Amino acid sequence: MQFPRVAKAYLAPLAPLDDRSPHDQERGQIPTQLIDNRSPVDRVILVGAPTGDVDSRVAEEHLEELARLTETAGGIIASVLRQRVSSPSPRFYVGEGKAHELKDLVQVSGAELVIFDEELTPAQGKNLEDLLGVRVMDRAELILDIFATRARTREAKLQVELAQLEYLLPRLRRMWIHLSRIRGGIGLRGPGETQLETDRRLIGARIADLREKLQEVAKARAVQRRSREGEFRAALVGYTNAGKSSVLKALTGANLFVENRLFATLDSATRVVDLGSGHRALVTDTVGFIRKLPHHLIASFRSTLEEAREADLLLNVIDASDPGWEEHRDVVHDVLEELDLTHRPQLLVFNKIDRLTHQEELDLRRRIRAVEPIPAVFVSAHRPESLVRIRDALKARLRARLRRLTVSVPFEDGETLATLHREGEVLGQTENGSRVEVDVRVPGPLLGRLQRKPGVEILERA
Ligand SMILES: Nc1nc2c(ncn2[C@@H]2O[C@H](COP(=O)(O)OP(=O)(O)OP(=O)(O)O)[C@@H](O)[C@H]2O)c(=O)[nH]1
Ligand SMILES: [Mg+2]
Repeated sequence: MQFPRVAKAYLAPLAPLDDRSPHDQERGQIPTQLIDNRSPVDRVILVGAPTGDVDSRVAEEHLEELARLTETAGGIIASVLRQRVSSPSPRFYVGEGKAHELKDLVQVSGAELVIFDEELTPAQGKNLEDLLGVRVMDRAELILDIFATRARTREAKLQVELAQLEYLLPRLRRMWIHLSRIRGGIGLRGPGETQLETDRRLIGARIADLREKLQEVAKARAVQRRSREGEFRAALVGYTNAGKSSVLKALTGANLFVENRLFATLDSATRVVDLGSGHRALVTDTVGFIRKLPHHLIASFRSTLEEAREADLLLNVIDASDPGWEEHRDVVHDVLEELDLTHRPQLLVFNKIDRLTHQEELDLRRRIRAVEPIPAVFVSAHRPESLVRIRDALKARLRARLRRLTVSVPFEDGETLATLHREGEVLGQTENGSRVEVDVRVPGPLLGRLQRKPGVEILERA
């Protein structure tokens, strides 16, 4: 049986993904590896066609970002085409004349791929491919491809494959046509209806299969999270490349992957940050956001971002040195909203201030203080001493959560006394006959352990 192998334009090979149970494999009913991510590097033409109300500086920033995404994916930019459209034409998105200009440009430049910054409908994509004779993608598909090559853990791979298949389903006919072309121009008619129907069914089965597997993974994660109950938790969120992993690395000394490219992190990682005086926070690094993050992808990453949902504090990292930081912050806000996370307590972490002049930093601080209701700190992951501002914010939040108690401990129970000093915050202690009464702030898990200790009495403070 043949499956449509969606030829991706430029991606490195993905390890074959065969996570079927032996039973499934024996039955051979549910196909795996429907998507072929292999292909040579491409020469690419980028198309930016903003609608009339988009500021031209912003439009250029978007195109620059698209260029970075393309390079991240391994493409070489041959040319860039711009057109302002009052409203997208249903046929080619851009106007008829511009579409033909694009065709000439494809021929002259020898490009093999055209990438639109704007979202194309399946019909626009198909019409453009028919006209241009080369593969056409939009930003969403490009992002999906990058995620596909970068996913490392089983969960991330399952999530990306699910998002890719969901994106593919309404575009199946076009993908088939593209395929027949690269197979040697069998014709542009594409598959028959029966073939399409079979493929739709197979993809549908695989989607159901992936959803089921992801549910299992989500259950395992929930168990893992429960074991962290009572701990103080924070999650780093923000635009891609803002420096989330760098901040966590600098806070913990952990060996995290940091790179000057988009989507360096795809899997969430949790590390312990020591806050001193026996306090600690579990801080989770998460996948970065970007404008026009494909909706399917956000949905797929929901379970990874569950960590953020249960966090006591969201550290919203912003690259203060990026001219587009305000738009980035709005994008992050929108994604958080889509994930129903805007109600969580937040701290804005303006990062990379080492790249600002002293005056720029002062202006930024003044502006933020004047208009921003959310508390903010200004740091540089490259200047570890500046991160004390994040530590202090974490400590303040954590303290607010601690229970202040008087714990009465037998004099000879040196171990419990030591634990109180190590893991709690001791505010004072008095001797009372054969016992010591300790005035202490304790985190939830320690309280649980104290309650189970023979001989230890807990007196709530008024
Ligand atoms: N100058 C400067 N560069 C920084 C700072 N923090 C991070 N960077 C650089 O910014 C780039 C991106 O950093 P990452 O920590 O990978 O960013 P991220 O937010 O985790 O990015 P994704 O995982 O892609 O979402 C790297 O080249 C870092 O070295 C900073 O405070 N100052
Ligand atoms: Mg990262």
